[in-house]
Amino acid sequence: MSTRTFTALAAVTALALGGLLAGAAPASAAERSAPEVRPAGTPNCDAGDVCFWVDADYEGPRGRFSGANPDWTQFSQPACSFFRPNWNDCASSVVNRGRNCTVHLYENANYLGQRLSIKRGEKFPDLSDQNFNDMASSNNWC
Ligand SMILES: [Ca+2]
Repeated sequence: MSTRTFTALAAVTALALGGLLAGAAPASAAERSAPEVRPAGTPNCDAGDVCFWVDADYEGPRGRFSGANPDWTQFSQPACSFFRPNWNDCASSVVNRGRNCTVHLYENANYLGQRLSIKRGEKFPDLSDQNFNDMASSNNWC
């Protein structure tokens, strides 16, 4: 194929990939339902859960756990990475709405590596401030 044709194809491919990446953040049906009025910057998170978001300030798709999870690669989230669409190394804000305990986020799977502890009721709108942005790979409690 000619260089010119190849260049045009590359441009079309780049556009298609860009479109895929830009469109890779659909909220799940469950997340879209039940619109509610909340003050700006207030995280939407049910009691009993640790909630976390793809973006800072509790924005973007949300994940939530009530239990301990040794490997966040097991939890799908297409908005995190085109090539690794799961929650591993993806959370950028977090709130602990647990009923009893501190929640611990770990840098690596199986509760290893650096640990960030979030007390019950505590929240971090930007995990960059804790040097823990896009790092969490497992969590447990108490
Ligand atoms: Ca990690």
